[in-house]
Amino acid sequence: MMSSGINRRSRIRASIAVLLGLVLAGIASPAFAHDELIGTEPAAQSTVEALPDELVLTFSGVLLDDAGATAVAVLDASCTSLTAGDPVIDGTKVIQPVTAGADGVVTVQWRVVSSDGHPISGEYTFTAGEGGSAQACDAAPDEETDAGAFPIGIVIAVLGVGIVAAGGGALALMLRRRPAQHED
Ligand SMILES: [Cu+2]
Repeated sequence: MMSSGINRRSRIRASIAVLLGLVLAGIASPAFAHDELIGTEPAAQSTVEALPDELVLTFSGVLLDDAGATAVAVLDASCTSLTAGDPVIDGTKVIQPVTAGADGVVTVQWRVVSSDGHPISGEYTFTAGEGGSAQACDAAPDEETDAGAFPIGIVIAVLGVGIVAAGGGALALMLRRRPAQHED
């Protein structure tokens, strides 16, 4: 029957679309699924009365707690380390003990391994107390930044879009080449 031919063709078309969608999602999502730093205590750019005895960094996903996966540097204005022990991973949080009471701008450089296995890193500052230097330590930030992984994500996404476009083009060509045997 004519209608069954049309149904079959639209079913094939739908299947191909779903397949291409899955391929694209499968290729693109790992590259864009890095966790992000979603909050810190004390908050970035904030001024607190006094430096607490620990800093808390909260991420959007559960972090890998393998040995060496996490590194946090906490530096005062003169680039002196304020860390007081190793960072502790607690699910989505990194808790970094620090020497309480330091004054001035505090720079926090962090690196963690995201739940998708990719290292991510960043830096922020806040100010503790009122008597300290307003100039942050200008030590070179952690080398391993997220910027290294991001272009790869874009390349993969572009490839994915290319695959979908090529698939769509081939499909259109295939459908157009079919003789018009289902005309009403
Ligand atoms: Cu990732």
